[in-house]
Amino acid sequence: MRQVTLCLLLTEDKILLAMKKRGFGEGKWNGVGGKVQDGESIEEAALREMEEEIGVRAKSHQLDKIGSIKFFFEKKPDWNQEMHVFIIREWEGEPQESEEMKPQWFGHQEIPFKDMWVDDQYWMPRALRGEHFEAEFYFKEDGDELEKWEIRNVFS
Ligand code: 8OG
Repeated sequence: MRQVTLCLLLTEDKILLAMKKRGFGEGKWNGVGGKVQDGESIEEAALREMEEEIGVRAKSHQLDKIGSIKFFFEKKPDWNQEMHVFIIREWEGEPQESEEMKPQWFGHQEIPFKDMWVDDQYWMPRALRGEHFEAEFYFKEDGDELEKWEIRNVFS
């Protein structure tokens, strides 16, 4: 299954989301991340994408892996993927706009879920509460609506 990363930069009361300007998820607010390339670890991919998309650098010990989410598309199985979600509280540099993303800070209570992937409203509040989880989301035919989903907290 294709492996992708998602990094959520957090402060005490804000979350950094970025408007995706092109490609998969265009027009949606999201964390930063992308595909894991051949020969790269998941953490290396997360750090590379963060630097490419918003010009922010971090070290692998600053990545806190909090979730693993599998997405299944009934009619488009080649879209199926596993997303590794990280929280980052310390980094270097100021988030900057790139060709691909325009970052903006949002209050934890002001997350624009209606302009985000439909699954985010179900798992992102858990991430902000510091929970660790695994989830599966099954999308309907059009890839925009959910058929069913399951989220389980993981205690380690
Ligand atoms: O490399 P590419 O631009 O295709 O990466 C897609 C990014 O979008 C990657 O960071 C993973 C992320 N992403 C999905 N699906 C979903 C989703 O349902 N919710 C959220 N929040 N992010 C997603 O590919």
